[in-house]
Amino acid sequence: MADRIALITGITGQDGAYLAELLLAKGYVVHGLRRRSSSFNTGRIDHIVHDPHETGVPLTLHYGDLTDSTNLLRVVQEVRPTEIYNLAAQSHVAVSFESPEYTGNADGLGTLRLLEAIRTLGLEKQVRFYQASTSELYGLVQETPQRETTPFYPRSPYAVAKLYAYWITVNYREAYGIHASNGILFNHESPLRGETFVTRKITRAVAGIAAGVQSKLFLGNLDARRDWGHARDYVEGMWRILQQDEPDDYVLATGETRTVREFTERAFARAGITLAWHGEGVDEKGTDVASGRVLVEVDPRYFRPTEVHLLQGDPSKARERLGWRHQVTFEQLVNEMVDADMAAVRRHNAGVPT
Ligand code: NDP
Ligand code: GDR
Repeated sequence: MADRIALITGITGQDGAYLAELLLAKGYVVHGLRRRSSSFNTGRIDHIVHDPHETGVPLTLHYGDLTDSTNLLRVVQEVRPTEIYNLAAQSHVAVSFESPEYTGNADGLGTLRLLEAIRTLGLEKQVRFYQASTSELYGLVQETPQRETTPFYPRSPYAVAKLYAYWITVNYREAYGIHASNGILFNHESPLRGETFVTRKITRAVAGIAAGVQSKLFLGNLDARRDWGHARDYVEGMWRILQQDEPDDYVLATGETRTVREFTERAFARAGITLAWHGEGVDEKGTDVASGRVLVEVDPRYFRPTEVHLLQGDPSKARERLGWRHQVTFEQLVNEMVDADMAAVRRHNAGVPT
């Protein structure tokens, strides 16, 4: 079905890689926006990228950036997509405190630039638009579990930028009749997760410690609670949101919540290491029960100026209207991530490129 043409911003990220695979399998022609970088940044999608000299390839990459409106206009004009998935963002909450202006520009105004490109090109009735909204919008939570009607209270420059993106998406839907929807996605992880998000940082450390190439893992707030699912399930939800006759906003979540400490314990357990916790606050430590060695320590440098303490989503609306629910359990997610990182360490030690 070549009349289904998707443009994915953020195609080189975790979700972009899973979504591109999903859409190609469904017969879409897929275009992706990639940033110029001084080193290769297509590692997550190299297996689906074709030689550009081939003809009729189903996946095409375009250089671009959400901070560059003329570039976005040109790419949308060239591609003439039927669906746009706006996944590109400076997506690290802690980094957004270091680079607040850039984060606002890319994550907030970037969304506006794409919506304006649709309007300028007169594509309001021809393209459907998905905005990667986030559970970080709930921030200092006003209600648990969080659902579509829960008031927002963003707690970082990232979340404030995403709040603008959320509302400009709603506004362009109401003002110009664009089929524009927000997916309010709770944390979703995978072996493709960026290395500095807490789950992947933990699973990589577990693999390194188990292989004897790392001695310790330093973490920030062990008490933070998150609703963690698998990215593969969530990109299916994104697609379903755009297949609805009417645009709308949906929470995608598992409905379960766990602490960073619980994630850490389970990840070590997968590698056969049982952790015991001692001490309080910044002095809390995780030790290997078998050897007594301290493997986990708290480092306040990973604390955030304002933290989001508890996230737990209510995905009832997505279940009822989209027929969507998460498939991968928390245990399966942790196991898959630890196994993948342990395999990567083994390949590295054997001298095989990862
Ligand atoms: P990643 O950080 O893995 O990927 C972000 C993508 O955006 C990368 O392709 C990155 O390019 C690209 N990007 C960053 N800045 C720009 C820019 N200025 N212009 C163009 N492209 C840019 O994020 P995820 O895949 O995890 O998340 C996808 C989206 O969903 C993000 O918007 C995120 O904020 C949001 N989200 C994520 C959740 C999660 O749990 N994963 C939950 C809720 C929302 P490069 O590879 O070059 O860095
Ligand atoms: P989050 O993800 O901020 O929820 O944003 P992250 O994995 O960075 O943090 C989750 C929680 O873990 C605590 N934490 C640590 N976090 C990091 N990164 N590193 C540490 O060492 C550490 N120790 C404890 C954090 O304080 C936090 O409470 C992710 C991103 O994908 C966003 O783009 C997305 O919108 C949200 O999920 C939903």
